[in-house]
Amino acid sequence: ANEATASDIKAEMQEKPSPDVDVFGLAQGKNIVMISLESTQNFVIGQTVNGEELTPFLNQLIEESFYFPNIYDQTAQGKSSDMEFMLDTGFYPLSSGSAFVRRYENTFRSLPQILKEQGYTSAAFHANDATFWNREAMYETLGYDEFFSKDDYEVTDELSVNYGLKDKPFFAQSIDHLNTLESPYMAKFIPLTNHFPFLLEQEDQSIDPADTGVDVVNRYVTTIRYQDEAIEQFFADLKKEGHYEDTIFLLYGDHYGISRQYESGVHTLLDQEENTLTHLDLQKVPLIIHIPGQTGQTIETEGGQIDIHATLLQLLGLSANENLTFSYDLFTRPSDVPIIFRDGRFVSEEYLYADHTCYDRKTEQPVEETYCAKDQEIVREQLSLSDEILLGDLLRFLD
Ligand code: GP9
Repeated sequence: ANEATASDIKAEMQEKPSPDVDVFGLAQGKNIVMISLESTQNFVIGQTVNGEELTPFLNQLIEESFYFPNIYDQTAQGKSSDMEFMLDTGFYPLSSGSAFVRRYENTFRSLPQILKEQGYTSAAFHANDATFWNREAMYETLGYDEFFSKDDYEVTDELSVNYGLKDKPFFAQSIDHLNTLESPYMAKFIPLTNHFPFLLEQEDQSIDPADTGVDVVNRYVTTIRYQDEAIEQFFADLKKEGHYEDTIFLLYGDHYGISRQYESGVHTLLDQEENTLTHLDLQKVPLIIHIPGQTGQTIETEGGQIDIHATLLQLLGLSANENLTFSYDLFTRPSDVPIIFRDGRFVSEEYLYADHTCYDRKTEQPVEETYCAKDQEIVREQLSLSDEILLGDLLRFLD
């Protein structure tokens, strides 16, 4: 019965648009560098505080990249691990706990596995304990060849802050490990400094904290800027070491940084009202896809983090539609497919549902719940299919 269920679900899931011929295979055979932007929300892009850009390097990179400013954070309790899970598998996170912890013994069809068939090596770089979020075990399940974790880095008190190794030494030390990989490779970097409660020594702060009345937000601008500088330095090192030219870069916010509890500081910073709609808007995380030599393009398509999986496959010239996933390639994502949050909230073309209320997006006013019913049906169906497959480990029945 499970075998039949898995095949039925697969047949249902395959109705996805054909690839955009202009971008399909644009990065075929290239190395892949992924940089997870810790706790980075999209509002920081292009934002200034006291006349200073928060992310000068990313702002400049966007000029020569595909930039998606309307991608929503879809993580749940598994936070960073949920982002990794969506990216690697194209499945929704679980409603409680982390799939990395709860389903590490499942069969998956992950990016590292798909890429291995194309001759790629896959590696993850993260200077925290290997067991955090059960990464060590889950990376093995997902098919990573290498995991450079805390034991592979020089982590001293001086080089650390908050959760661990600071981003600048993290990226600087990562280059030697990267040099050991055979091309083509997929390398995923997970820095740590821009993590709640956003602590940073004075000497590492190159801009002043903000002045919003909410300390967490005031400090956030300093750690965001530090992360930006660390990535700038990393790009310079990648160029020096010959890792830049033949590479596609994906940079994405892993989840929100400022929880609702502290959000009034962001509203002050952005001079916006505090309500359900602005809160939802703040759930957007940046997605930047950079292929050296390309012309910059801002793509306003709305989507979720789960869609990065299929988007990357399309750019690599690999059909994302062959696999059973819940990911839509962002270059062809149909506008009538809602963006689904794990707690049942959603954003669709005309409506959004949050705080137990259905809103008309044009008027920004609450409307009768029946207007949201059709999308709600899709949301329920997608989440329950994703859960059914994960909890039943159904992918083991597919070839
Ligand atoms: C820990 C890092 C942060 O290793 O990934 O995890 P988070 O708290 O953001 O999920």
